[in-house]
Amino acid sequence: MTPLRQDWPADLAQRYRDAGFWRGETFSDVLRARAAERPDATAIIDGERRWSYAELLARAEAAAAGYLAAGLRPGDRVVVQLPNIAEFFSAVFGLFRARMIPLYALPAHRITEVAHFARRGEAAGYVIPATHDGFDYRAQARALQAEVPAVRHVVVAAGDAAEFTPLATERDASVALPDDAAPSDVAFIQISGGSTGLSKLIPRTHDDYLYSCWASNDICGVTDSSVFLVALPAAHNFPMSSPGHIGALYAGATVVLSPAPAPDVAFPLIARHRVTITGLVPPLALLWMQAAPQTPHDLSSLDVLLVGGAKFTPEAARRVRPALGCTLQQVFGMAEGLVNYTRLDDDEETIVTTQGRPISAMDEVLVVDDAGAPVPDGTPGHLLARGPYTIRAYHNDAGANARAFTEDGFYRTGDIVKRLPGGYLEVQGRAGDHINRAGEKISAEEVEDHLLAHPNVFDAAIVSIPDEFLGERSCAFVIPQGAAPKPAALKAWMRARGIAAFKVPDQVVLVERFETTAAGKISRKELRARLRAGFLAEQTS
Ligand code: OOB
Repeated sequence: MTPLRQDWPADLAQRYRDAGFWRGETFSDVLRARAAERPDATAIIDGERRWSYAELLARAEAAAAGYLAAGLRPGDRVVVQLPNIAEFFSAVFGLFRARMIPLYALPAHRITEVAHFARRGEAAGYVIPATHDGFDYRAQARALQAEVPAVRHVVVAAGDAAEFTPLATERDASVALPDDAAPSDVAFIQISGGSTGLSKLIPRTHDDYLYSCWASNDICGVTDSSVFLVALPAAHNFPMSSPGHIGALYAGATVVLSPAPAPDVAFPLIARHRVTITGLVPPLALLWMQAAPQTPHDLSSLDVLLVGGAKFTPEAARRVRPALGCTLQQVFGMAEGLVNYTRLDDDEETIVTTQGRPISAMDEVLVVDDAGAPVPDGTPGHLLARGPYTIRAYHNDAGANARAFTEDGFYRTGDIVKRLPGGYLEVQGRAGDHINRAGEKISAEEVEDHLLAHPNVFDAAIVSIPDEFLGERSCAFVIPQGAAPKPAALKAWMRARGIAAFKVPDQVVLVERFETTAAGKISRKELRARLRAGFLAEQTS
């Protein structure tokens, strides 16, 4: 197996420890400590189910013993694809306790993506619900095992396990649990938004991730009396760590799981459980603001709404307090690390017009021009970042690492930002070719590769089109060969390839050819830019 590591230079690691940022704790330490301090406090609420910290710990230990009894071993990597259900937490904390490594897939991912994660991560296990939202994950597990036989163990965390192993809920006392991981070990693997090609694997350590969570608690005002609503998919880095369900559990607070982020599902939960804080992507924040004036549900407990994942316009940001009666906190983060927040006591203009400033005094942020030279504050440039919770390398991907990191260890975020006085950042856009569709990142290259596999597609280019609601939507320009495929049929064919629905182009435009310059070939990037400009000019003419 390819070793799973995330290493900072020794001198920097020592400085992060000396500063008290890396506390030398593991995820299992945190759960054990909270269960000892406040065993009866409510950790998780899922529908009518409430798990105390003591119960969550007991269930995590039962799950850990179950994985070992099923044949998984410490160090094994396990793809976890669970929706917002209580078992997400027992399954994942069970893996931590058994010193296994969760690799988080989103419920929307389909066989093509899950097989890529399992192969690249060399996974030995797969944890799923039986079904969710009308989709049978057991069928997907069968397909995965056929494609990637190394995935020997499938654990079903909720519902009928069929031929697979149910997630253990009672502790098998005959199974000894292993020693805990070291705090500097990789705790889990997140998936990158993927600006080029397939998603990359992001190994995060106990030390670095827990730091980003507890420091976020300080910035977002999370304490043991907070109630955090998980409205977005729990496996995504934003609702996990900003300050997220991990921040909330770190604080000894209560985590409420919403099965969907829509106002008609989330508002009753806010009222019933007196939710104090939650996070949303911009399109959902718009929906919530639209629905709030008519709702019969009492939203007055909500203190803080975090909005991030994609650019929130100042006009929309200005409406948050009047519509929802809470403080807006903009968050600009990435699964690779760096997270910026506006502060709760910032003035209104800063809150609505900027995407905040970094969490840590030890975050190093550079804004540079195309040649890598720093630009003056107020001038747009490429954002590079390095620090106590920003990764130094992707897993098992030398090509991506060579492109994504500078020689001195800065991560090239791919974002174009302006730095303002006080270190606040204003996001201007992306340097790379990806589409940020309501916070879901779509790699143009990955989708083009799928389209090119169609027998009647000669060439294809994917571009982002501004969309009032989604922020950006995807448009595929396709040159057909032979019988031109109908756009709807092409979309259906894409879905049948087993990819997440959000990657299927929103719009397909058939064209005869792509313009080239007199000099002949142009880059894909330039081609996409021209197609996009031509399309937008046509729309407005
Ligand atoms: C979050 O994480 P990812 O990994 O899905 O995506 C990261 C990218 C950033 O590089 C940036 O391009 C974009 O998403 N982004 C924003 C933004 N927040 C993220 N662009 C403009 N304004 C914002 N506020 O999306 C994520 C991770 C942790 C916390 C919040 C979001």
